[in-house]
Amino acid sequence: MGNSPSAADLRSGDRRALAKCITLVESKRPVDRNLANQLIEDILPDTGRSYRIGISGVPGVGKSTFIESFGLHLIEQGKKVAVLAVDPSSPVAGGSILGDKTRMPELSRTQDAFIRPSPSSGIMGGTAQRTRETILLCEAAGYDVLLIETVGVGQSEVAVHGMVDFFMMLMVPNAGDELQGIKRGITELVDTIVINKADGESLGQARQAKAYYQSAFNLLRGDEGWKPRVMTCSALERTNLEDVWQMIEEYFNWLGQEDRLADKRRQQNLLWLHKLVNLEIDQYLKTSERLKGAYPELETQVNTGLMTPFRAAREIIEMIFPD
Ligand SMILES: Nc1nc2c(ncn2[C@@H]2O[C@H](COP(=O)(O)OP(=O)(O)OP(=O)(O)O)[C@@H](O)[C@H]2O)c(=O)[nH]1
Ligand SMILES: [Mg+2]
Repeated sequence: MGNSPSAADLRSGDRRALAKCITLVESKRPVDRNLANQLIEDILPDTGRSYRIGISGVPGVGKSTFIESFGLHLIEQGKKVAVLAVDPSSPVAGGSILGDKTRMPELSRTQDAFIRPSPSSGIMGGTAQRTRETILLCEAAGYDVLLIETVGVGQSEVAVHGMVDFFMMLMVPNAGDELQGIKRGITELVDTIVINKADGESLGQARQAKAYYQSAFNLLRGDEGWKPRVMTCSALERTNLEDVWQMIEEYFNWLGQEDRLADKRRQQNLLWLHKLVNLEIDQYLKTSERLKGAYPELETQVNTGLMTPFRAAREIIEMIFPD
């Protein structure tokens, strides 16, 4: 394998080749971007056949532990599992290393698992975009279940929701903070709530929380579409994991009917297109020789109140499209 990994290297299922390909799509160098774009086009026919599953939840809810246990459970059933992560874009959230291998010691040693921590946040606003490409790479490399982890802080959840087929929210048994989830409109996003840590003395509370969330769903979501389920499990004691998987299978059976899966992914592709165009324009504004000086100058003017945002936006647009 040379410096630039090829589609054939990827198809061979070699994990190092996959890691190299991901590094390529995460690169900001223009020459790498071109190679990455070519690679993605080459592998496109080999993509689309995995279960793309988003997993979210507040810090400490047990995401890493769940992914370790659930991933191993799936591998026992003959699946190949890839774990990806999307960092919260908010710098305030910081601190937690998503997809960290030390929290998934068994899984990271397993031949049929691939774990990729989230890309460095140096990729401004683009981590979620690169993850979309990474999803395609993992599919071409033969992974059939993709677990995409994010921390529940809003923006990154929406981004992950926009790139997966199924979105799972992990919660802890003692109701309180999690009620926030309901208020924040999380019920619109999720396909299931799994109450983790349903073990030991928390079992009773977990059952109560389950009843609570299930009735909230019944109230808030109409009869159309998929009715989100509420389940309990213990990632630590590895209980009810098969039930969670059965529910996911049921969902994908439903999604496979009436072109729902194809429709969903088509809509996500449109969203992706719009994001990419915005990202490119943003990049252009920051790097174009012609605009480099003018853009920060206008920002300062808006910042100091010398110009309205509306007027500054007009000037920028006129600079991009002088005619
Ligand atoms: N009792 C019990 N504890 C659990 C369970 N799952 C995770 N924990 C514990 O909860 C703590 C946090 O678990 P993590 O898996 O690191 O949680 P996380 O959501 O990945 O946390 P961040 O990476 O900080 O966002 C650890 O001490 C785990 O051992 C469970 O099912 N039952
Ligand atoms: Mg974690």
